[in-house]
Amino acid sequence: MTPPEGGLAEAAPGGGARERFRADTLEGLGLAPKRLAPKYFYDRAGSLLFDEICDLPEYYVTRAETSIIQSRAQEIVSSWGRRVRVVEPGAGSFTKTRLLLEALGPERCVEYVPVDISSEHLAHAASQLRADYPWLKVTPATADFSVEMPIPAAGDGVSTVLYFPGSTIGNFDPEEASLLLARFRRAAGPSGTVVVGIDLKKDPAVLHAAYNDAQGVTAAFNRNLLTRMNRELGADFEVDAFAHYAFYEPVRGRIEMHLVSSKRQEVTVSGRRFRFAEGESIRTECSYKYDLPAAERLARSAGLHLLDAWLDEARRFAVLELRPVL
Ligand code: AVJ
Repeated sequence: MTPPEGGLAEAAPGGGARERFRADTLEGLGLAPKRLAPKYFYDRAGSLLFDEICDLPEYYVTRAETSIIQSRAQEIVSSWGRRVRVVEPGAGSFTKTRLLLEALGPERCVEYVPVDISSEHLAHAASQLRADYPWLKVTPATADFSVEMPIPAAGDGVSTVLYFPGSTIGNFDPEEASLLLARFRRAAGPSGTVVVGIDLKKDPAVLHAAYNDAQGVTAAFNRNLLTRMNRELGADFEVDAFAHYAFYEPVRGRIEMHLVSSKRQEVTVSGRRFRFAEGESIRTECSYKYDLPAAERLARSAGLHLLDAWLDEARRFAVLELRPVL
């Protein structure tokens, strides 16, 4: 673990993480058009806002996925093997994970490995899980899974299940998503399974509403990235001078989220100045939606084949079980 840079450990990520945030931000703001990586939404405030998003009436995503896991957990884990290690990149709130760990039970589940960029978030999550499941061996790993998956091979007779819920895969462009799935395939090993949640294509009005909620929580989540840059990178964004703008683009099949400058302005980030024209945007997130054939093609491109797919009743979301093509 990297020691915090000073002051409040809870507000300060490790020095390495901070410098990556700085480098990525300076690079992204230097591009035309400007963009930032959605993984940086999730500081403490951002994670809390995301939890609020998951409870919004318009944001069906989490409820749809949870309903699938709730009703099909036994079926989903049935093919995972006799002794299982569950690896989860991007430790979230664990609601779905808990259902799966419980379905596996102490007999079959030998280890749980949450992987996250934030070691504090991980430590907190791990201690909660250990308290609730005393039988569970929890081995957190600090890593940016979009860059590397430094997971040791499983022991003899143990199969690895790489669990990637939440349609986080949607944040990656198709080429990146393919590389990511291939990285997951390697981490799971030849006898492993990759289980991934994907948001499905649907009525654009439904998609639009999910990212433009009436209470403005998604807008606050988007703008929080500006607040985070102000605090952690010594930036001077005027948060109210950027509008939340999100829309569904049906050709690429993706939601795009932007922060649009409401005026001509200059902003300093880490001592570097960036100019914004009136109406200029920073793209902060893409969220790709798939149909099953496209998801299957994506899996194939990563050396995986589709073993099974579970959908919620309204066919809004799919949980895919993937195996290496041998
Ligand atoms: C966590 C990436 C699945 O794309 O729906 C929610 C993030 N952004 N509202 C998504 C998000 C705006 C979310 N993922």
